[in-house]
Amino acid sequence: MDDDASNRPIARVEDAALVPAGGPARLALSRLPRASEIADAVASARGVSTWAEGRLVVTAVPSRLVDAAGRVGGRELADLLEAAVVPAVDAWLGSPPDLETPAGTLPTSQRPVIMGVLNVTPDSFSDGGAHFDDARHPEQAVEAGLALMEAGADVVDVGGESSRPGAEPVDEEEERRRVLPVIERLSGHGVVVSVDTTKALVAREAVEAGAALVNDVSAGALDGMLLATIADLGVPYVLMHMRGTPRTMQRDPRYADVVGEVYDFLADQLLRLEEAGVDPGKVVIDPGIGFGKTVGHNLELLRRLREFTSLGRPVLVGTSRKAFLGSVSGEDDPGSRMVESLTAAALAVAGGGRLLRVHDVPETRRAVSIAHAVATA
Ligand code: HH2
Repeated sequence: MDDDASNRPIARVEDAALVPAGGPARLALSRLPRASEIADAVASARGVSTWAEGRLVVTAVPSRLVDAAGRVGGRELADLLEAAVVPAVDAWLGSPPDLETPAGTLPTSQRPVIMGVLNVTPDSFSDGGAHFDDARHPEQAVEAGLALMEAGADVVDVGGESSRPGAEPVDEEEERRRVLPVIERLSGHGVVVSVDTTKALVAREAVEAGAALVNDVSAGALDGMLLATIADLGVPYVLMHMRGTPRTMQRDPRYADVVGEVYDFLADQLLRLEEAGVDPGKVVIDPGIGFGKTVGHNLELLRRLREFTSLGRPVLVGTSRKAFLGSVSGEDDPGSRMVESLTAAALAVAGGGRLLRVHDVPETRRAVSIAHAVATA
């Protein structure tokens, strides 16, 4: 067997609700070696399979499928399939692990965790300038961060560079000036801080100043040193999918299968992180709502969010005040999209999302407490 992890199949669970009762799961399998033997194994397991967008979509009882793969293709094929399918089904059926940070444990196995947004920028799409005014820097942002904690945030996400569609990059010096004093003071007050950055140096200095997580919207693509830096720092890392860069990402994004493509990207990138020395137990995944996606793509990602839980990592969702919500409801002002944002947060939790990146912290807490209670009843 080829032991290179990047040659292993990727399994995405579309539905496994019947598995505990001995029933079939619906699985989408990609990067399949020996695909025709696997299709034969599905038939031998009395399942059905069909090809869709380069993926083998299989409906079969997972344990029977693995046994049948052994009969059709020998031990090696059975092992390959078992290693991909069994953890994915278990993860879909179960809860994600907790997230251990240097500032304490985030209870992602238990309940939705609220990440309050603190943009220390002049140009963020909904709160640009609200927490960043040179004359009152950094006190103004620190006060806002403490208020988010008071309001019930588990984590405060401090960012110094807008990633709204069309945003221009900010240079490293300016980003450091915006975020480092805020992070230092907030973490000094016992706040669990995450830093929203794509730059290795900013990530390193932020963690040295007390940040407990790194939230990177670029999946390491904008700074070749970032993944090695994350491995070295040993802090949790939010791995997000984005198509292109903030400046270019909304120029006619196209996918044949948005959920499949985003999922496979995250699966590949998880392996890449592991190869770079990052502990997979420290990674949060995020489908990147609004980052190189149309309204329809965003809605489909949210509707099928549960499929992402089969990667076995806590899922973060950032829908708060975003433009796709306004496109649906007709509300043009991001600051007036609270109802839309709360609805989306509740749907994300119902779909297995365990970290919510939001502007309206106390309201989101209340909304998702209901969604979580219903989901776990
Ligand atoms: N969205 C934004 C910024 N960072 N990080 C993650 N992990 N997921 C997201 O969906 C996400 C994110 C964009 O929102 P905001 O920070 O409010 O605006 P801006 O980028 O304009 O500062």
